[in-house]
Amino acid sequence: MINLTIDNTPLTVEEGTTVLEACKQAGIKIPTLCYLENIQAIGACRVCLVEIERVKDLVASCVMPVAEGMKVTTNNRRVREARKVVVELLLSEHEGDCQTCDRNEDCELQSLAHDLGIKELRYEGEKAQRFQDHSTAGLVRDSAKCISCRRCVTVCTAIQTVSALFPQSRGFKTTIGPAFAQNLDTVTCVQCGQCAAVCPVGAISERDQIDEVWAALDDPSKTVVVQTAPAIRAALGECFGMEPGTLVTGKMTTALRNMGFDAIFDTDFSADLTIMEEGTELLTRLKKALVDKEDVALPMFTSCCPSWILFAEYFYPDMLSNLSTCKSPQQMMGAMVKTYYAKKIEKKPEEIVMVSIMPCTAKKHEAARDEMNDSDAQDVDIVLTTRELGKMVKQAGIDFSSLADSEMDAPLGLSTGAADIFANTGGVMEAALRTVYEIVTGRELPFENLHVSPVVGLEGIKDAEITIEGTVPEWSFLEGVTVKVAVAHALGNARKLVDKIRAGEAEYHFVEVMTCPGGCIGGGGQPRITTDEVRKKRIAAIYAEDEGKTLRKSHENEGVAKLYEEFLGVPLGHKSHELLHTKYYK
Ligand code: HC0
Ligand code: SF4
Repeated sequence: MINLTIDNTPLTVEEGTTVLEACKQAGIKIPTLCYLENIQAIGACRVCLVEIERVKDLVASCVMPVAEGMKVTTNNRRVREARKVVVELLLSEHEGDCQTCDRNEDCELQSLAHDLGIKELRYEGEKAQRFQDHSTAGLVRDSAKCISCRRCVTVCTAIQTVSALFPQSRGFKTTIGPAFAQNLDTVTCVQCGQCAAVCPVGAISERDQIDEVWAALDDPSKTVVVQTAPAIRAALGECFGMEPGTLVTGKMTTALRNMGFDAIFDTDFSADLTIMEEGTELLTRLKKALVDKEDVALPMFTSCCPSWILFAEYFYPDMLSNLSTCKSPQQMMGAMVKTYYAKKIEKKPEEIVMVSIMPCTAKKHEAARDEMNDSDAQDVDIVLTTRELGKMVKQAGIDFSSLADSEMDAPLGLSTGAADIFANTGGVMEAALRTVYEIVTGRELPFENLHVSPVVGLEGIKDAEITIEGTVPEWSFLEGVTVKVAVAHALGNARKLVDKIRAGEAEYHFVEVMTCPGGCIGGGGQPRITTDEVRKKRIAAIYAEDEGKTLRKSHENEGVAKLYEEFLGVPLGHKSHELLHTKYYK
């Protein structure tokens, strides 16, 4: 352990701790624009300057390790002035059209300038050349806003192992982006938006589609249907100053109704539907492998995360047959709304506008994929992130906090707790196991004990083994079989896991992959900034939502049962194949 003093207060911290982290432990907030937790700091922005006794120059605290007897001063005139100059210089190069910027009031540079008491711009710097990138469905980039903090580069390389972004040139000429200043669509960007989630300014953000939704709501010839993803309900409140992890399902529903949506459905419903299809697909693959001795692709990978699909298409094209053919819940809902529901309300698919609210920027890409039109129209028309919904509620002048709760609409608004937990890493796996176990054994799992604890939590790669005992006759080939499952979140972890599987060093039957750290609760479209503390609060809220429901298994969803009875037939049947399954491209 290392003893030091910070602002004359003695402190003992572990060896290897940085001065910035030690300050955090002492309850002192050091400003920074480039630091990211759990990742090696790079000291790019120089805002976190502190004074250290006997060191001539001020030092960047994020890269300075503590030392025995060190005396740190975080707050004196010299430190305050130096930080101010650093931020003033950043402002001098930054395109500061704050009033109209996407990040107005959500910008770390803007609030830092305010906190440091900057009242005038003393320096006139050379502005970066403006280059805007609108090449992808999910994201837009604006080089004039970029302050070269490199957070996006770090996340894309260290966490996602995609390495789509690089710093190029030097000094004033530094630009951040794909190699040779190309657009994002020329590289293997998976549109996860983790770069946009950590960007302190407006240099990379989701494509704003709010006006498209207002236009649809204003069009009397359109029926506008909305679906909300599992992870929104534990995060949307943050847009209105609520604590992370505040559940706002009822208020969100009321807000959507007040804004004029004709029907409010739950992506949870189609998550339950996904489990029926994906669970059946897993059992079918296992039967083919174990009974028919067919050469079937195992393990089966989940397919509900669109960035994971792009990642597999770019980096593992030889393993696409391992991906479940199930469309994601977002796309299943779109296809059901524009066929089953359209028939019920006697509308043509093109008379319906299907809007999704997702915690994710890649869902914009997924909805726009050419093949996602099995209803004879694009199945999902517009996707908004959680952040965009927050803005839309504000544009409507709705006082979100004071809204009463209300319920989503029948028939596609019904859901179980199994669907809620899709939002958390490990949740899709747990939801699938709850259903598959009951189908195979014919026995009910105890209601109080449904969590598969080895796949719960923030560890990057998790696995579990479940030995099946006491099967019903139809699934007797699984008697005594130990089913091996694994879960990975963040693409760097997924890469490690898939590489092991591909090399024959690990064997599993079923693998869940979610792109964003923590799963969808940490999605690229969620309110900023998502730290581990925030992730844990959102995860706890989602499990609480599940535990508070009377129905907690997807096969108990009566709406889903009715959908099969009235329209689809059976899981993996002809109609399901046509509307709920998809294919992938090398
Ligand atoms: Fe997710 Fe989903 S759980 S990917 O994170 O499966 O975005 O919340 O909506 O589609 O349900 C996101 C979240 C979804 C889908 C669901 C899945
Ligand atoms: Fe990298 Fe994801 Fe950003 Fe693309 S969206 S540049 S993959 S972090």
